[in-house]
Amino acid sequence: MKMTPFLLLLALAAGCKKGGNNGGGGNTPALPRISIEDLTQAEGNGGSNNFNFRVTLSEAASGPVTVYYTTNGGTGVATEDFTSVTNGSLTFAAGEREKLLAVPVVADDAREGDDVFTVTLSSPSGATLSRATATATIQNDDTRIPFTNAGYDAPTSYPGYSLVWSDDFNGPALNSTFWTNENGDGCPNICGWGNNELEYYTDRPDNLFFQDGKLVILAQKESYGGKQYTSSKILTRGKKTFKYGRIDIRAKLPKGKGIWPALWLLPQNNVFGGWPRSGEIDLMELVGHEPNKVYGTLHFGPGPGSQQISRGYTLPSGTFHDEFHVFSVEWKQDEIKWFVDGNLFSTARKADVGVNNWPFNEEFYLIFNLAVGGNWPGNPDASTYLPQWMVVDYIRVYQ
Ligand SMILES: [Ca+2]
Ligand SMILES: [Ca+2]
Ligand SMILES: [Ca+2]
Ligand SMILES: [Ca+2]
Repeated sequence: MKMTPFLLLLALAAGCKKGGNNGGGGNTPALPRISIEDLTQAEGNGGSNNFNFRVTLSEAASGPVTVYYTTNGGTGVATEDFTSVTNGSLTFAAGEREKLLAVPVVADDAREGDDVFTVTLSSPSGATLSRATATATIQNDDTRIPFTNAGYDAPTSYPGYSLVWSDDFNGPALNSTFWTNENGDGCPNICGWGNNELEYYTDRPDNLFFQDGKLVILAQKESYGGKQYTSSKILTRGKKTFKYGRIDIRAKLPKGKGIWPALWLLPQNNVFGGWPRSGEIDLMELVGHEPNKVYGTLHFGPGPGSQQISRGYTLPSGTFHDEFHVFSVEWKQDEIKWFVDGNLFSTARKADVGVNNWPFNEEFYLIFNLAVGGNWPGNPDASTYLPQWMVVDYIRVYQ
């Protein structure tokens, strides 16, 4: 409709009536409303990077407007990931409608997940709060895993033994002469790998890569192959098998509820039948809610469930996530011993399995994997930080 001057006047009058509160009726002018917007941005590199939150007024104010703000950590942690602020203040000059609220973010070169923190506005003067809390997502923009070589290192020889095989993982790729990736979620034959595990194993560089002379198996939260987590699993089945000897593996382990790294062995030939009749040797397992304890275990028995001999080793101080440790078995006919950093913590002998068969005097192959969730560790919860990684420096086998 084309507005005649008369209609225009009516429209203006109506608008005036609707919006005007200063007609002497005792109403106070409506205050502008303050809103803060969410922000998603790459973390950045080079030390520090300002995250600039856009804060706006619904309309210009005739005088200054001040509002206070406080940061709160989420998966992003104060000091580690951003500079925390408590009761910082932001002032709009009269007539100003938009300000940027800067929070410095730590811009390092270490790989992390996408982390979040929040900024909450409070105690405004000259305005009211409309949208008071903004969520910032710090997007990971790094590929390097943060670790040093610190930790225990094993001797390079043992009396009566010679080195028969090793992999130092110093190259840029997995040596396919010895190793195979086992990808997937175990389906259709053994979905969840028999333990209700939640991960999908892949051989993508996201889940398995090499850095600083170490093999890295990385578990992360992502939707892939119908699962919500990905990770990696490698094994030497059909390529490199062992019977007896000392096996040393130097590794730094992940942590957190539902995180389950394992260095273990299964029989190359199921001489005594399917699992557990032909045995399983767990050289090292850790459940991430006990980051200072590893387990050495034998599984055996007639099935379907296994009999087991399992013992744990607890570090005198710190966790297996803090630095490298060396996990070992010394395996002889009718006897297996487990060590951490050269400290013997468990011995299992043929006599210990009682009336059961001792299936361990046979050829076994190696498996390295990092599981997420499952019957033993339980599932990750809100306290679990991802990604997590198991870093392996070397494996050495002496006979
Ligand atoms: Ca960070
Ligand atoms: Ca960065
Ligand atoms: Ca980073
Ligand atoms: Ca190495």
